[in-house]
Amino acid sequence: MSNVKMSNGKMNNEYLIVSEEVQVALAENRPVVALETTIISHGFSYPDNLECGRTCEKIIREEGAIPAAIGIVKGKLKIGLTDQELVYFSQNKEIPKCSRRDAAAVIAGDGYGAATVALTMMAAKMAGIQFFATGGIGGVHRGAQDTFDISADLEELAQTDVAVVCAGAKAILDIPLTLEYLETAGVTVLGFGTDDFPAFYTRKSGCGVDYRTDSAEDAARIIKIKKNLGINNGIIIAVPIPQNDEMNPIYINDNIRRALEKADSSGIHGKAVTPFLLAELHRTTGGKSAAANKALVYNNSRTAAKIALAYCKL
Ligand code: PSU
Ligand code: MN
Repeated sequence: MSNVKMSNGKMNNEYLIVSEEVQVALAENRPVVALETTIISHGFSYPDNLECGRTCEKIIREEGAIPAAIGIVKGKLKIGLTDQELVYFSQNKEIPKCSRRDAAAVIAGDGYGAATVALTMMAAKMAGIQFFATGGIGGVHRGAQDTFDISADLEELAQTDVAVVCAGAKAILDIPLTLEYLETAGVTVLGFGTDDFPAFYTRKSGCGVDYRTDSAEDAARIIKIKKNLGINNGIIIAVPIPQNDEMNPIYINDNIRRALEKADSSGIHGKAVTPFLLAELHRTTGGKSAAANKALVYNNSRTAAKIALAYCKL
């Protein structure tokens, strides 16, 4: 693939399609926020997932930014999905979950692929999108010393210059080890209105963040300085789930423990682990974890749009 660069608004090539709206916004230095499709195809069930995708887009627009959902569509890496495509991703669980390593093979097969955090970052970077809102990043799994299960999201953060706005990492992961990994990879972790790294369903993990920022403007400034310095890996803006939507830590951690045990006894491994655990939690909590998950993704979408807007004004 030839280098994908903005030149006279033309950035598409054989393998990459950027929607007209996103191309124009980028050319005019207007804020664009990327969204992933794994959360749609594998993070929630239908129709929750469609509601989630559509609401994220609506929130981003309300804040004055342009949403760009990313996925592989008929053998092309597509940036800025149509509503019809969003519906397709939400109704087809058999669309494979695709990370960086899957992209070329899925494109070669002319198929569809749901982009993880890693692939969404990679594609966003190709198109020149600097901000990405999601739920939680993948990380070092509990027991990784035996399974080697460390999300490719962390490697992507180590090498791809996109700001990822998330609610920390799910407590299904080993959060202290995830933070250690990010430290080694040189990834700045910014707490947004918090000194404590958020644990997805709950506001605190008990692990500190490197730096705290309390406004979109301050976060944007840090991202700008990082860029100007030529520090070209990822950065995490960790936003706690809103207080009213936070789950009871004892309750959710108990459910997580049982879901992990079930994954283990059912022999679930590899990329099936995260979707399995999420679905299991949504089931055992009677939808409470899905509601919390939606609330935090909406909050992250709003925050990402605000930071992107502030960034464009710098
Ligand atoms: N966080 C969520 N829902 C999700 C995921 C994360 O709230 O569906 C997805 C993201 O796409 C992330 C992926 O990139 O799980 C991580 O998968 P793994 O642990 O296999 O790397
Ligand atoms: Mn994994």
